[in-house]
Amino acid sequence: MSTISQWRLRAAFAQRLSGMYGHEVPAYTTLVDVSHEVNADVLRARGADAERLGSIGRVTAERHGAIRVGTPRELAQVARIFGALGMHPVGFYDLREAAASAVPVVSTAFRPVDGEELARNPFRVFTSLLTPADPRFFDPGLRARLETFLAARELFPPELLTLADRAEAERGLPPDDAERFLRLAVRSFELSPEPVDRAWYRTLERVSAVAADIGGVRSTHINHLTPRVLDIDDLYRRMTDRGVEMIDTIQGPPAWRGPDVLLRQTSFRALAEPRAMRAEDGSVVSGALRVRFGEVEARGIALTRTGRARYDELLARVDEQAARQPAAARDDVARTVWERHMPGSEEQLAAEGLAYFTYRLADCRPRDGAAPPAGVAELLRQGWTVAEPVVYEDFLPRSAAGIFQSNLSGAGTRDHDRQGTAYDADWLSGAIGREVLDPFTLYEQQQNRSLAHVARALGLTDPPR
Ligand code: OOG
Ligand code: NI
Repeated sequence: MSTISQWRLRAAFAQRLSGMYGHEVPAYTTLVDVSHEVNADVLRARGADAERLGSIGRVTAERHGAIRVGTPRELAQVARIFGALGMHPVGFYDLREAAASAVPVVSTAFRPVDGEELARNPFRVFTSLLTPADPRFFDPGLRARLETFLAARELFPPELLTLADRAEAERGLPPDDAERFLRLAVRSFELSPEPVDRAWYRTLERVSAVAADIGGVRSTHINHLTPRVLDIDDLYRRMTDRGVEMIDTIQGPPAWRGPDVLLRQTSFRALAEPRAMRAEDGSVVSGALRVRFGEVEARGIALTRTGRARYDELLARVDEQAARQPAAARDDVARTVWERHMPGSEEQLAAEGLAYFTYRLADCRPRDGAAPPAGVAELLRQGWTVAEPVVYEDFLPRSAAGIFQSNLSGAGTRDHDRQGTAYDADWLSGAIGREVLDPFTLYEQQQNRSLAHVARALGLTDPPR
């Protein structure tokens, strides 16, 4: 029988996860419905331009999920499951530093890296790892209890991991095995009906609600699933009109007249979900936990390192100005700052080397017999090539921290006098047993490949720069 390829497994997994999550968190279904309405309206109003950052087919199916695990061993297992789906760890995010509340995790995102794979299905999962060794959050006694608790649990059945390894090695699975793999994988991310040890959960919650969500239970679960929308401001209004209480901001760049860059996200808190609890006397009582939420995002153009530095600088400027004029809406401040300091067109972003583009030959090129110029900017200006923006496929630490934070019930505690444990992408690579890839390098390679192609087609000796 024919093999189900990795991208089909990925698409099927994303779709089934979406079905499961909609069942568990009904507000998610509303969010998906409203996103589809907004996208259909944008497509009608803007035509082909609406698909400049991805076909409507891709955008409609596009989701990112978020999960949280407790140990490097668990993270390595997650990597095998996502490896089966053709997803690789990209980027290192340290949310301990980015959040004001206690968010003791470091994170990466699993996603496809190849342009064609992304176009087929760009499903990605923001994956966070608890940091029990960080003394700012956990004293030695609590750390030891937490590590013992985590070491004793099993998040993924061995059969799932064996099937995952086969899928990765053979780049797919026969239909029956694919079905089994998908079932086991989706089940691993469902909310478990097993009673939660109430005293243990509360102990961790006093330190950090995120720590309790990760280390207070014996299973993991999908924490949110995020659809992509083409007009997030419109979506925000429509959700509010439907009576869904959204967090008070859209994270990331402001709404403005220039090109969409990076990522804008917003969310709402899900309702408390009923959960069985084991009380101190051993009896099982019904309780409720409010840990999951709904999130939506709009994606823009990937920025280069220089572009990203500009973005971070503008954020700092906006913070500073907004703090000085408490009455002014932050959005208005941000818009003004952006209009002054961010290029207002794709051409300008490209010319200043702030964003990534792929280049291809123009359909009608100059026919006056002149030789093509050697530089990217001149090739574009003279009509030899056209540039297409590269979509930002990753996350933003500060937005992620904001999303975490706005959905926590309490700020938790943190001992500022202690030195935090240092983690970086290399450490995370070691923990996962796979290289955590650098997002900038991936975008640059994509751009460079397109330029090499243009050079060959035009007979240039060197790729244009
Ligand atoms: C992850 C929060 C980060 C995003 O979109 O930035 C995130 C979590 O809540 O586990 O998903
Ligand atoms: Ni998210």
